[in-house]
Amino acid sequence: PQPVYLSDYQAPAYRVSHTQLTFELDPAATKVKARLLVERHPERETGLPLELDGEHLSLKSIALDGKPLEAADYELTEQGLRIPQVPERFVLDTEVEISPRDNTALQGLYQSSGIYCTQCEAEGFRRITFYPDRPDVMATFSTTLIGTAEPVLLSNGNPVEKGTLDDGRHFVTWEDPHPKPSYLFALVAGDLKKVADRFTTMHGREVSLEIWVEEENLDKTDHAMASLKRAMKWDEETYGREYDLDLFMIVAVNDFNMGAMENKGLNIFNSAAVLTHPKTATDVAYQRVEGIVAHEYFHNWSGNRVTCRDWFQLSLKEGFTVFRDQCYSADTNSAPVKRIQDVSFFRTAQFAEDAGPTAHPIRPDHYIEITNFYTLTIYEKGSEVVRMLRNLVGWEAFRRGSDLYFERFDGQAVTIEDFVDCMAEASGEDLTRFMRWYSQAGTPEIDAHGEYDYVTSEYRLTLRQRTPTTPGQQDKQPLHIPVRLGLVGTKSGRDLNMTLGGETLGRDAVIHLREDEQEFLFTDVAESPIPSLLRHFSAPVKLHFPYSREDLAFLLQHDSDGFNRWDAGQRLALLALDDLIAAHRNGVEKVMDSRVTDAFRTLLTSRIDDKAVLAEMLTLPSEAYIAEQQPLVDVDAIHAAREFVRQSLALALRDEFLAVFEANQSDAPYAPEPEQIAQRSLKNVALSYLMAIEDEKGLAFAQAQFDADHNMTDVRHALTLLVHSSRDDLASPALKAFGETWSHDPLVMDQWFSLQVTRPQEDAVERVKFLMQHPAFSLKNPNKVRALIGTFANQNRVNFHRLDGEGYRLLADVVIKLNRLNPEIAARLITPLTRWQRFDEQRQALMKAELERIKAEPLSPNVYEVVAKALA
Ligand code: B3K
Ligand code: ZN
Repeated sequence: PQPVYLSDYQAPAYRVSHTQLTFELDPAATKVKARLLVERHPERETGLPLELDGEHLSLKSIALDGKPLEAADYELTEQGLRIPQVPERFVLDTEVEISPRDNTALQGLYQSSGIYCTQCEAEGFRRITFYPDRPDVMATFSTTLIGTAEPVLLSNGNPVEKGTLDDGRHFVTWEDPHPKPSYLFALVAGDLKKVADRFTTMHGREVSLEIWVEEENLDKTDHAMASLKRAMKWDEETYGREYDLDLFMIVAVNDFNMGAMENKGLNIFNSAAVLTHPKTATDVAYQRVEGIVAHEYFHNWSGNRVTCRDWFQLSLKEGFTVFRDQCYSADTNSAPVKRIQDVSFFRTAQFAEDAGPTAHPIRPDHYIEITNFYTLTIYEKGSEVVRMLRNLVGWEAFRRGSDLYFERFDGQAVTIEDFVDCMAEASGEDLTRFMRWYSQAGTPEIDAHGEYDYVTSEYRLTLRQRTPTTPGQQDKQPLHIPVRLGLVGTKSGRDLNMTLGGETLGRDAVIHLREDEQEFLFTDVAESPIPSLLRHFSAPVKLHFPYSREDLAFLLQHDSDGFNRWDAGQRLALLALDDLIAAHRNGVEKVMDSRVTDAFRTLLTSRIDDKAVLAEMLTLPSEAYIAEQQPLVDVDAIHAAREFVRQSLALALRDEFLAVFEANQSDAPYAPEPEQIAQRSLKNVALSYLMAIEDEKGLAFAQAQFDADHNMTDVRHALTLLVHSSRDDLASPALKAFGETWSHDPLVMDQWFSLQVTRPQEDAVERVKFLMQHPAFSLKNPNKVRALIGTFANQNRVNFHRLDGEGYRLLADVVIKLNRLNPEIAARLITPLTRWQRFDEQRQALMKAELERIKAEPLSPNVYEVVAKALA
């Protein structure tokens, strides 16, 4: 397969102004008729051939301006259709046949539990009909769906006509007045039921809201609907964005490659990202649903009204929309916790991506398969870069820039420059150097050190930046990095006033690192400070500062920035873990660092108002994050060290954990409200510690919490702790009961699979294989693959990296099977194998051997691209 290059971009030769589609639905032979109103692009020369994308289509007829074309008038290839000679303006009619039933890739038109649905982003529309399937071709759509046994027929826009045909089949015609690229097309047909509600927009327009689900899920839509209404209101209040159709629909389907899709007026969701019920969904799931509902809704402006010129600009809509949904969730829940969770995930997973063989800039300059680029870099790093922009220009200028962007480019397909230019124009800021964030891959590292001069009361802070090389990018340029900081007085424990170059900055400020190295001389610093750097994670970088453990314990107590207080705790724990990892490797007895124990005791006994933040502070860095900090990953040592710290803390602070657990029990009816969620998470963290030492009371509490069956957050947590303990006598019956109770509910069964395959016990690989035979498991369902295989490979590190290579072999076997069924999911699943450089030689050899084994297969472009990079 050949790569596509950003530098090769050309405007399309022809545009489509209107697209009229008719679907005669049939599982094995759906007929798709397309009538396209085509005209030459004004910026392109005359006489160019018309090139349409099309894959897996069987062409039945084709006519130009009503005249059927002869075989000699056009060329058909695997990739599409080419008509060498066309007029300046014309009408093209085609008819093709496709088979939704056999579509296991879940791109284009497919069936999920008998329901017809579509996924067209990025290039799925070409599996539906011949079309210029690129985002810079925007047309109005009119779509007629003809069905036999499907009571519900949905598409984008508004329904304008329905009726019955002579042969008894029925139809609905939908019209979408907003010009859109083909990737935003959607249709849904089948036996679905709806929950309806209304929203009145800021200008008093009434919008019908509908969530369509299978009948048995009608009781699981409240939270998604409430979230949708909150998101609509938030986007009006925060960005001045109003919804633009009379109808907004969400449909839940069981088989979906991603979380959801923002099709115009008809969002299609993975059921896991919509359905909630206190008995079936955890707090985390509730929050995820809220975030994704908001994200897809926000795309109506950041993505749909203003879209991407080409797929290299993907972060234009994704980075901005993730930023918008993160802010929305921060505003509706606990803001500090949201930031801690986002950053914690980002530093674990995106940093790893940046450090691996698939590292790429937020705007890549080439790709083989765009589907492989729906990544943490495009999404999450893209969001961090938008956040930096917001912080650089300030909220008000950012909002003016956003207004300008939406107004100037409404109805257009644009580039990242267009967005940043609006921000520059609205703020007067020079963002030229800032643009490097979009083209340079890799995580910048800042080496910082500081010196206080008691005689002159000066504090000299030196910052040096470097970005490690990444595949295909050897030379790295310095970036514009905003560093938010405070100087915390060692005597007072307070943020000191900062004066820099004669200018008073206040107690919390942002300094700008633009060069490879810069020195910042703060004057009139009243006392010796400890710097609190990169507050709120002001830039997506790694910060190195030679903090002593005493410094960190001090910041953990005194930093006025809640985020950095949490981070100081993480750094302190990491230093202790480093020693223990070394001790484990050297076969030396492990000794717990009392400074960590003391810090935890203080946390547990002092009154911290925000229980959710406290729960985060009491949570040790994950094995994956610890691994990120190590030059060479020793999975066993990391696991042993982390377990040792957990157990030491539990032994030393048993009574404190017990007290926290007991104080935070509650039998109030479940609500996904921030206070309740905070209380549950704190209680459950405490229970985890008690279970780390299998404390008698802890065991009893876990069992009782499981039996009480109050809500899924508590039940799942208790069950996980039991299943991960050595007490099979308690775990087995609980697991069995849970599996039987919920065998009918696929989303709960996903959880049942996940919590078993994260078991640290040695038989995990065997258990994965065993569960793959379970009737509830299917390789064709992405949620199941993620729950069982993905969770095992990413979260059960000791067992995935087993020295006999069984974990790797299992993953490779699944990838090989999925390569044929669903290349998008297969390519994603390989990720942990691509990180082989980080491990010891023996594991490297085993991992590479599996990658070679995959590479020897006839591969989809998706899997080929990832494997080729991993072995390059
Ligand atoms: N835009 C979709 C992504 C779908 C891509 C599938 N290959 C989801 C989202 O970001 O909202
Ligand atoms: Zn998105």
